[in-house]
Amino acid sequence: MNPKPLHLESRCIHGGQRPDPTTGAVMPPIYTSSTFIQESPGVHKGFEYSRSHNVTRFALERCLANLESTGLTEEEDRTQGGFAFASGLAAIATCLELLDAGQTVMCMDDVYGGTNRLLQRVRQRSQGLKVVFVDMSDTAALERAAQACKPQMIWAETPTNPTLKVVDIDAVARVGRAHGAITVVDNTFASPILQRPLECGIDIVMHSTTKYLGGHSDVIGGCLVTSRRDLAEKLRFMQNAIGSVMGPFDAYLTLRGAKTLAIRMKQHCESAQKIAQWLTTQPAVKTVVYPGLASHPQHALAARQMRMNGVPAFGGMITIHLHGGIAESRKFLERVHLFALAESLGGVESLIEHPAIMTHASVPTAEREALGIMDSLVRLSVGIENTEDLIADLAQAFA
Ligand code: P1T
Repeated sequence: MNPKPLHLESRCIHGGQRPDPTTGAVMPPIYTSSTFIQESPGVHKGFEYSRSHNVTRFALERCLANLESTGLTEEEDRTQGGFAFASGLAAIATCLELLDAGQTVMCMDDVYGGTNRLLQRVRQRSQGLKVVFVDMSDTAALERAAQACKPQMIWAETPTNPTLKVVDIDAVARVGRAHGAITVVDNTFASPILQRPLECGIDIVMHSTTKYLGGHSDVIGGCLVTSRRDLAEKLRFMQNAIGSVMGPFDAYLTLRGAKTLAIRMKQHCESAQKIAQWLTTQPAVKTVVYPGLASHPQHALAARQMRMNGVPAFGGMITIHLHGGIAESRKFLERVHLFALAESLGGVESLIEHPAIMTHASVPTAEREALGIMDSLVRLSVGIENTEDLIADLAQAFA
């Protein structure tokens, strides 16, 4: 009889983990050795060189595979379809190497500025990739664009950075299958606690583990996760051949962070919902964008797709449009104290930033404006401090 599968809170802590076989250590040790001894050429304990094989990284990779529900066994793939990289962008760059020169990527129009930059300013030139940006929150537009451009890869991000558009993950999987395209979802904003795209038939999930998975703003990393054996084999080859792997210290910190992911996400969601509602009452705020508000254009989809233990939960990111322009935005951002004015997101501490000047400066101005990333737009990453303290901080900055 199969034991009952564990809930996500338990999988954060135990998923893919086991005591160290040599010592019984409950937490995987940080294996710093760059190389491993061989009894005879090619005869070893399964570990040759740390770019290819690292015990600490493998422990994190199995945890990520478990959280994203790959369902692969270790016999099918050594880390069950999980692959960790030096940064989120290193993970994206490696994933794009699945494509041949000249092939087409259909990409969500609103994505992290660095994703846009890698596609438009690097891979279009160096790999000859054709990049087609589409607003996939409109499923009909997604279908039409796929029909027209016949992509080999579909790259979705949901909710998007920074305008928090929500893309129907089931629809992306369906369109990808119909066109034989590899589907990828950047799941950074939701985390595997709120949505697990592989369960919807997506081929690859990508994360900047710098964000919610690490959770403490003290480590940069990224990952790719797949439940397809053929893609796991290709990604394992690419990870080693390209070499932008996550180091053992970073893998240790990320694994440690991931253990509290579920409990942190619960608080991020609760606090962000309260703060988003409060923001709608503030005269300085023109609009509040949060998937948990009924006013969000894809609220119903978000309520179906983003869930924690079966209950709708909408994440910790809020975007607001202030009245006025850059002067008003600057004044507000200079006045907050508890919210730190800084790039990044997903940590225990609250962060706030100005995408047009900070995280999305690399997106060409015309595209940025078409997406609504204006001088009046401010992005909040709600941490897990006391919610009243956070509201008080915003209130004094508006005053
Ligand atoms: O920063 P890095 O670990 O390389 O991850 C890149 C990345 C990929 N995908 C999404 C959705 C992201 O948000 C990021 C990084 N984002 C920020 C640094 C930011 O402040 O938005």
